[in-house]
Amino acid sequence: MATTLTETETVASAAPVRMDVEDGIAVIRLNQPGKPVNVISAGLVEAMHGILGRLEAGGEGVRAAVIISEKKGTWIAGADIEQFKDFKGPADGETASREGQKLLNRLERLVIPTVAAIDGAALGGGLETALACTYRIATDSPRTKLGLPEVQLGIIPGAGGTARLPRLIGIAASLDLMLTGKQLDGRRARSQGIVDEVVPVPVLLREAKRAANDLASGKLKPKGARRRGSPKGVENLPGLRGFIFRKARQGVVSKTHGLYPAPLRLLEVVERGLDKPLDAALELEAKAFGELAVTQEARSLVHLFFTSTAAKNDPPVPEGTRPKPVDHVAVVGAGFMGAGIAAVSAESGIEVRLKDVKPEAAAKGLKTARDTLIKRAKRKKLKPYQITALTDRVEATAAYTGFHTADVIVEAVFEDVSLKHGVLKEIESHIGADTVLGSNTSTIPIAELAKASARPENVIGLHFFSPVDKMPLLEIITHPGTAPWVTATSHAYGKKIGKTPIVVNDSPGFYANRILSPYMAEAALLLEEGVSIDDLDRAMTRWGYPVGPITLYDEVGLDVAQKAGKIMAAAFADRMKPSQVIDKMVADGRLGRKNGKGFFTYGDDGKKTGADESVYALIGAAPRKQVSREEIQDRLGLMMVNEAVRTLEEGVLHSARDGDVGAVMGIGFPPFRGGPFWYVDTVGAQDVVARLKKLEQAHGSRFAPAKMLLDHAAGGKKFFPEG
Ligand code: T1G
Repeated sequence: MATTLTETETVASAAPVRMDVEDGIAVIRLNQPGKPVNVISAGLVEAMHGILGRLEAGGEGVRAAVIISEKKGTWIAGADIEQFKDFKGPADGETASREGQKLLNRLERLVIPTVAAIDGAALGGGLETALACTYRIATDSPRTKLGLPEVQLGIIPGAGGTARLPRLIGIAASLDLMLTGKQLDGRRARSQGIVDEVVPVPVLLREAKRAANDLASGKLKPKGARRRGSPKGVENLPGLRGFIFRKARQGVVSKTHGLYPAPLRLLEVVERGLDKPLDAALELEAKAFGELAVTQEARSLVHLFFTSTAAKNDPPVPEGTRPKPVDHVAVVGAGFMGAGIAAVSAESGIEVRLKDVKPEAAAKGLKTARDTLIKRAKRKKLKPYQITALTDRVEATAAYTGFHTADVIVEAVFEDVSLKHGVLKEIESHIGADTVLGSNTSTIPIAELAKASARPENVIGLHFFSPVDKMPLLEIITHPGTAPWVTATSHAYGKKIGKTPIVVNDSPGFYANRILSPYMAEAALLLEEGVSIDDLDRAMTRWGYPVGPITLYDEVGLDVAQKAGKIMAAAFADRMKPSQVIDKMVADGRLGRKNGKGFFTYGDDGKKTGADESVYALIGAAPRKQVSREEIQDRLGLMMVNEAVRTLEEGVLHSARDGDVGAVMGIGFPPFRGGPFWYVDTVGAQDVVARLKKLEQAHGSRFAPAKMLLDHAAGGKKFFPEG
């Protein structure tokens, strides 16, 4: 049946890979049709088997092969994660893993040498493909990154990585890579022995062909992986090997509290497979992969992957709204936040002016920003000239000189509305109509700030989280008058500096602080009721938060929490009562870690040394009372979940998608629970409503389920019907 293919059908049907024989070298070119990245889809597996069949058959005068991508920015981004959604049971994932293993075993067993010519991302199945090649060359491009991030998706490498990587670079180095999911640039991958050479982008294919020829002639000897065990002799000594795995297991348990099955399973698979023949090791891998891929944890983490990439790629602006380029940023207020914003902007190639009222304050902020840049650059093993180029991008000033060149302004002065009004007016007199006027306020309504502006349509909230260089979320807040190009430009700026941006509508506390406040207020109430600081923190870290609420109070600063608490209590008096606990703490001069006095005591090194028992008398806590961990988790966890649903109901959030991304990336909602909305879908709205009603009876109307939750429970509806 011959039919004319439409544009999309032509694109979709185009092969994801092709092979051209050039002077005896088979050049295998990857280019996934219709996708911005190359992924290992069923189509690619089938097409690659076709190519391997041709190479096995010989007869085309091929001496060696090179695998290279025609797509800018990615070599292979791994298996097609979309397919995981169709796994119904462990067998489905196991089969998919075996398919991947079979293909890469066939690639590895080719008699001719193969060279992986890597420019862009080689992640997961992408790196596993490279590990099955004889030789690996990577470019020195900043977009080249190699890693096995599978544990971040709740799974383990399933195409041979758990066996081939330890056999190539050793146990400790490979566990570090697979347990953290960290991504290495070309130079660090070479220093770890993952790639053999690093070359500039323009000569990649030429150098790959040269290496292929030299391998075929025997002039170049590949390092090659061991058939069994670690290439580092000492790591094969039972004592040391046992120690490495024990240490790694302890590290995983203390970090994850056993809430993430994948990293523990990874350790088991690597340890049991290391001395086995490769095929036996791959058996273990495929089985574990299949079982993990259908766990709730993996489903939640895959959900987070797609919601966060979607949030990055799809800002809520009218079709056709074009962002302006952001190459110059000016930050006003060189305090801890301002300096952090300057550093992450400079790190992504933006020229930054950092201003403060006094030159000394500006200079202090400049030092903080540069120290952050140097620390991060050293971690990436950048060269001194590269570090200088980075730090030179930040300039300090006590004047508004050069502000007219700024594409985006970020005001980060003290959280006081009249001060911010004054500063916004000053800034505006030095900038043009094409400049985004952003504020890093965390609680003041943006509409309130826009009142001070001659161009309110240029005013927007750019809410960063502390510490700025570590927290991935940028909460962008629009007021009703914000111009779409301002929103689009702010979103593009967020993505450029490596943040995951979500756009929310103006409301007290916006989204992140709005859902955090009732959670924190409930923790303070439980303290008053006699629950201990440690019980509270332990309950919530065991639920999956990175730190407990009381530790968070001390981290954020009790004066900051008090201020935010009052603004939220004024806006939502029915369920966010101001806490006397925080007032008493602040009145006693306790601001938290920043002044070494809070709910905890601190050593001279500023490190926490334990709960401060004197706090209970100070806050007038009731006699010590045991409350079950489950009840603490419900009272705090469901307070946040319920409030999140309200923000969607009220239109603060544009989508449940942004709600999940914002909660996980902004305030540490447990990633393996997928976010508040995915959590409701997972445990069921009926169950959540029943637990809230039980709390409402016991503790009052602040636990009254949000209307949208009641509707979902009644109608069996889901926030993500496609799952
Ligand atoms: N599968 C499916 N879609 C993918 C994908 C993947 N592996 N990687 C990216 N996409 C989509 C993404 O959803 C987005 O879609 C678009 O591509 C652009 O992505 C056997 C089992 C590669 C560094 O974990 O880290 O291999 O929104 O916006 O910022 O052991 O994407 O346009 O519709 O993020 O330039 C392991 C995941 C898989 C890497 C590019 N691999 N990807 O970043 O673009 S598991 C990963 C990334 C595995 C094996 C196992 C990043 C990127 P849309 P983007 P980017």
